[in-house]
Amino acid sequence: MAEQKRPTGLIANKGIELLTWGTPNGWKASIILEELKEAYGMDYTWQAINIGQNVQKEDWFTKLGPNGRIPVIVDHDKGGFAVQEGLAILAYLTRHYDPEHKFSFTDPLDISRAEQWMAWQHGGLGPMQGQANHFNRFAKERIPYGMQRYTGETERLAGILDTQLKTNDYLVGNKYSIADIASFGWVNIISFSGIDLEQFPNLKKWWKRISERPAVQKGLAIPSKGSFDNDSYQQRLKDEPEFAAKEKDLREAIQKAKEQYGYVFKSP
Ligand SMILES: N[C@@H](CCC(=O)N[C@@H](CS)C(=O)NCC(=O)O)C(=O)O
Repeated sequence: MAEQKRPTGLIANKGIELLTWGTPNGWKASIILEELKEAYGMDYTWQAINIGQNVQKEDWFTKLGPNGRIPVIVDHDKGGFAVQEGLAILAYLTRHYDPEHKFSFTDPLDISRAEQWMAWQHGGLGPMQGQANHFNRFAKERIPYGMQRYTGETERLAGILDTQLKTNDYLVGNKYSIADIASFGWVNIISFSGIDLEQFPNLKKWWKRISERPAVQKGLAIPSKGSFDNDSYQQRLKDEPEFAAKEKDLREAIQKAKEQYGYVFKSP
């Protein structure tokens, strides 16, 4: 990606403006916007918010997204209305800009089903996998209890998705929708989080099926294509011996932590 200037405020005056970074939560917004663009020709503007530089904590940003986290969208056609949180962004964009319900539902029970899976992602998969990444990779010290607790919870939740996808190609109504988009980004980096995707064949097929959508590939490249997705991770294991050695060490530490606390995979 060409070096961009540090954002200091909004830059568009019409349509949707997305403030984002290349993370599982950021991808929820960029993927649905790319899908809407492809389906309806709806254009949008985006700005890269480098979370490593804490741009998301600046005043101009928190006036729009009080939580100080990406993604945030601003709808310039609705008086500059701002929306934070993935679920709310997916719901807002489809409510206003998916008139044919290509990615959303009309049946109240399906609407509820989609809300349930999106709430599940917000309360479960996102936070647990985020903490797994934190304890496995970013914590200043290796804390075995935290490592096995959060990697184990992520694995349990992957099992829940795998079961739901046993007889369905998609999470709700056998149709690709915002319910899938909410969890897709997290599953897209689940190998990086210490989970073996081979253990979950239905989930792996769902992830592949969604990855192949052109709009998804475009959404994943905003602001730039990363190197943590499952395919890149596997490729790096093959190509980079130093990376492979570090990852082997991490996997062994997670396994040891699981054994130390008697963790056993269980998922209904
Ligand atoms: N639940 C929110 C969470 C947003 C979130 O956690 N964003 C992360 C990136 S994935 C972030 O901005 N982290 C930077 C920070 O915490 O300052 C969502 O689904 O949008």
